[in-house]
Amino acid sequence: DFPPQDQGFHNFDEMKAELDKAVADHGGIAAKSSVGKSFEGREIPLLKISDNVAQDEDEPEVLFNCNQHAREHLTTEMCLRIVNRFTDGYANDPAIKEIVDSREIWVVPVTNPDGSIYDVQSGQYRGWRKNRQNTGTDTNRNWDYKWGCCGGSSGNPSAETYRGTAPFSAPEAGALARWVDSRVVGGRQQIRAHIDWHTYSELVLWPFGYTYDGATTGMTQQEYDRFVRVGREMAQTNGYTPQQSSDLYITDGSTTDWMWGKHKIFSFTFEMFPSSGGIDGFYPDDEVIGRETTRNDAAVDILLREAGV
Ligand code: 0X9
Ligand code: CA
Ligand code: CA
Ligand code: CA
Ligand code: ZN
Repeated sequence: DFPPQDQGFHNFDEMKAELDKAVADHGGIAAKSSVGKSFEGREIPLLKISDNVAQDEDEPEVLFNCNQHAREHLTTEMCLRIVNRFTDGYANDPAIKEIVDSREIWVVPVTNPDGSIYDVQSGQYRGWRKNRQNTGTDTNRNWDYKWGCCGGSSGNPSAETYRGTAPFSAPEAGALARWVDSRVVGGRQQIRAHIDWHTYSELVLWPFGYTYDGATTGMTQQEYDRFVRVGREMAQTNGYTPQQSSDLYITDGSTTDWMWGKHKIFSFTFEMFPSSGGIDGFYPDDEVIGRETTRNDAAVDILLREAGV
């Protein structure tokens, strides 16, 4: 489990209990399911938040996924913040109600359960990043849009950015992708916007990651300009640095490139607190959870707004 001084973080079981509590307290607007199974056979929990939650309504859908990288535990808290804000806030906050009533919000707090559990299992942080398949695959290099194309991943199984033996060889990436594919209804992808939450560096990143080009195949100048405009707008609210993801470094087979490249989902990667550091940067004190998740409330609201544009 998390060390004694970091008990404010939710481990996998505690995260599931939080989702169950949201459903128990707010069953009309919250429903729990799963996107599929991890390599070790765990269900990857999925929470939907909307009015008439049992129905698939014609409302813009938005996806948030967290903790794809095992050691990035602050992101799980970010997804739980989203869950709790939009469920607990529904009854008394008109702005929250307006959003929940007009959107279908999907949240995956732990995209990589096996890795996340492994990272804290011994009571000492392991600094683990990948999933737990053999020596581990970096699920954020395993997606089948431009997989392995451009030097933004490794073919070495022991590398931190190992791309896997084939696109979606990692069950966690495959499960989330197949679930997103399943949101194509009547020939239209229902999910309009997405954030893949990571730590750290305090960045708002937009596609593509596989190329330094802005406008390119699959990204018109107008589409690129929208990413820049909204990315900057979100960054102004949280003080992060906005940039194209390749300006950080080239990645291929990443989640956000696939979301945009395959489905035209308005998709961002957020790198949360802190702005710099070594391995310790992945393990901030639990005392910062409240401040560093609330910090992104306004950006989340902007993305939810953009889903309707
Ligand atoms: O390298 C990554 O996967 C992300 N950084 S992290 O330190 N959390 O590992 C950045 C990915 C940014 N690139 C794309 N989203 N394409
Ligand atoms: Ca503490
Ligand atoms: Ca609804
Ligand atoms: Ca719908
Ligand atoms: Zn990450």
